[in-house]
Amino acid sequence: ASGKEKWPRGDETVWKTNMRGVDADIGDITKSVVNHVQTSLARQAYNLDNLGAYQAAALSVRDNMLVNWNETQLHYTRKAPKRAYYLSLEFLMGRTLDNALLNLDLKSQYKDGINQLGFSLEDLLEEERDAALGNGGLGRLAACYLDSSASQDLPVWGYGLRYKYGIFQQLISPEGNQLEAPDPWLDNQNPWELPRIDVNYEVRFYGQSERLSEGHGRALWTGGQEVLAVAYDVMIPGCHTRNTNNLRLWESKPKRGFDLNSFNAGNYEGAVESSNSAAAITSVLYPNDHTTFGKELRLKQQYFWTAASLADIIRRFKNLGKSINEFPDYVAIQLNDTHPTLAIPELMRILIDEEDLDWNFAWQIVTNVFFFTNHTVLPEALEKWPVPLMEHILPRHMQIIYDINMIFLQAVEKKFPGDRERLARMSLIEEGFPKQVRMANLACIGSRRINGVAELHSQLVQTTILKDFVEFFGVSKFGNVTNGITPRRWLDQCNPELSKLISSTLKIDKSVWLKDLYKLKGLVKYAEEKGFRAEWAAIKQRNKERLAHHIETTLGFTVNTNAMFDVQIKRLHEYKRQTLNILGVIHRYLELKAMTPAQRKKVNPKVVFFAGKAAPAYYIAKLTIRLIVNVARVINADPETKDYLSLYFLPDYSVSLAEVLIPASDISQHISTAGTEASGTSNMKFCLNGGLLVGTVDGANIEIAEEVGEENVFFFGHLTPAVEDLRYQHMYHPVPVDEACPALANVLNQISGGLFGDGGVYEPLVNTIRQGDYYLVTDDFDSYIRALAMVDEAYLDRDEWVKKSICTTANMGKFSSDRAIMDYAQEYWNLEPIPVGKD
Ligand code: F58
Repeated sequence: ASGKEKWPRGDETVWKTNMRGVDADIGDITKSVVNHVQTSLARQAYNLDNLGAYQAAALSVRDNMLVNWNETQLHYTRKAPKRAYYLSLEFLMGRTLDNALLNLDLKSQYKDGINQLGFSLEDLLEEERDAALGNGGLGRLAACYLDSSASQDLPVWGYGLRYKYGIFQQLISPEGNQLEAPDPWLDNQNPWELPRIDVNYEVRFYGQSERLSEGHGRALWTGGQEVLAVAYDVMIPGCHTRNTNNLRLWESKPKRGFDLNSFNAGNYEGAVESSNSAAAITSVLYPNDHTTFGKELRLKQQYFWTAASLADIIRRFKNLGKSINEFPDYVAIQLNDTHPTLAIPELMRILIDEEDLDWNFAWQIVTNVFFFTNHTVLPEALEKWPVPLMEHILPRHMQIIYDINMIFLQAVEKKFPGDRERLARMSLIEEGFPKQVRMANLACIGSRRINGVAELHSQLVQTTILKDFVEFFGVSKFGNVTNGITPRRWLDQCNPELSKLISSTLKIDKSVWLKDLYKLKGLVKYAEEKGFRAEWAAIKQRNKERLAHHIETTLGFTVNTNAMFDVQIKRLHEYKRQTLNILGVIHRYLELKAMTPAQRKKVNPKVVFFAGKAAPAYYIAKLTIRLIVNVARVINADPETKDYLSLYFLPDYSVSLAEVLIPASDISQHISTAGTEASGTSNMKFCLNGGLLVGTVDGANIEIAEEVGEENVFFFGHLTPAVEDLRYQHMYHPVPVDEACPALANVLNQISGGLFGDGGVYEPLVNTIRQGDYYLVTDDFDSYIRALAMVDEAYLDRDEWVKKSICTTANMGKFSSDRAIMDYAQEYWNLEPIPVGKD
């Protein structure tokens, strides 16, 4: 378009009067839904099922969001503020419809409208498939941060991949084995995404890189494979604001439908193969959790996504007409873990090879744009890529990494002359066969600031994996942003009754306290009111019945809702110690068996729930699931004990399942070996919903206890400083379990003895404890059992328990992701809210 053209074309008032969403009145809503049934779906009232009605309702709500989305993007473009980009390989969004209705404040109107059309909104909500483009905490955190960015009017976009298959579906075989099935979440159309065929970038792999000058100058990267990245946009509505942000997901496509050259040469198969390999890049989310893969396709995913995202960010920046040295004044890029670290050498490549900047100038820009969040200190989770693989796939980036490394190590040598070991530790290249690129080191030296995700974790980052870097750069480059969760989804949406009670008690509209969660403090005084406690307890009870109903209809089990609900839901991992929990359950079962009926009657009845997926290749984690399922089979069938203790493993854990489980929990377990769980975020969700914690002194558990009071948290176990010593003792002065912890030995012997089916099956799992016991199950077992006994005792005094529950919710203000995202905006990105329609 020439600069002289007038926008909009035609009559501006005609445009403006017609640019609006669906009105909030019921007539307009039903009209819009019916219209989508007829035109978008080409269906009729006569054959419309729940799925069709859901799709039409979703499209109608989408129309509304689109108006806000367009307005927001125009507003950001006009104001040209600094923007932040959240680069995450995972966005675990869950369902969208309910969340969108609540954020737009249209839920009751749609409920009525849908009713008039003969459907129930509750049923339609159940038709939506989860968008499960993530493994666990890291991916769900990204989703919460998008919600908070939009709700706080911050100009933040997310960038990720549009995987054709999200996290696998978990099936449990009759023997208790986890089986994995693909998750074809896009099969029945996704109303929440907008394909942007016109927004696409070419991304190169392989080929040759030829240096064009001496030193660290330009190079020419040619040849290899070129793949197209196509944008799909997902609207992110803020809560009670018109600001609607964007999550841009990339899909890979072959540059042409097939490779013309090979096609002409008569190589049809080769041509088809090249198109296949382009599409393969975004076909599946890697399901691993806390282990590195070293897989070629994973590296291609990482580069494909960072290259497309950076190209898009730079194109948007260039539209501002600013000079490139102002880039850091307009752009902040947050690296969610090391997965997008290739963005650092990629930006260097663009600035040097394409923008023709000199090295120092380019490095100055790069190190002012990037910010890096670390999510784990587990050594097996630190990403390293083999140098030969990097050289093959990204020859130019490998040159740049070597250049960065050389210059960096010269600076280290200057500051710490002659310290060869320090140089070896800090090098971007780990010596070995093969040599490997250390991504955390690269992310650290290429970023302006680095943070961990809870106080303890951030301290551990600074004193362990990045200690040398703190000594080199100084401590001010390192910080902490304790994780948070969005109270919209994790209270208002998943626990509507509690949300209502809070609003009516505080006499504050939810639109206010949901965006200023410290307001919950006002609930503390009501803990002393009997009537309020009764209402609070009744809501918990109804949430337990809602969960029981869900289990009854999906799995066919009848759950005892008069029992305490004890929940552990998270990825299966040795460090999270689901083993400790299940061994504790067996211990409780054995104790019950040893009691007389009269003694049993005094026991606090309990139902234990587990849910979570194991990485498909993680043998011990899968064996833990098998043990849980088989313990459940035995315990639930025992007539002597089943009224006092029952156990369920709920298959296929998801965001949606969490939304039913969390509001129903009386107590939840966060029992990682001290120092291993960076933060945890479900701990926050349970407490926000009035569930209490039993946990170790680890991650965000510590800060939760600081806020809600230690008297309201059941802590147990060894502390972080003891862990190293204990492991040392296990290695060099091992004590048999029978001596170290007889109660645990008894439990292990029952497993091996076949109480839960062939004991031999579980030997590899039992041996992780009998030999080595890296995660210190033996050391913490007695203290764990004592903590559970204190939970039982506290639960017997129901009045006191409900007070604890109320005080816990009331003091969770700190853990809103709004607080966390504002912390990033202010202390890291230097970003300001840009509210739409307020000026
Ligand atoms: C989690 N990490 C931490 N990683 O374990 C948890 O403590 C923290 O609360 C959460 O991040 C948010 O900060 C995590 O979920 C992954 O799932 C990675 C996926 C990709 C491979 C490596 C693990």
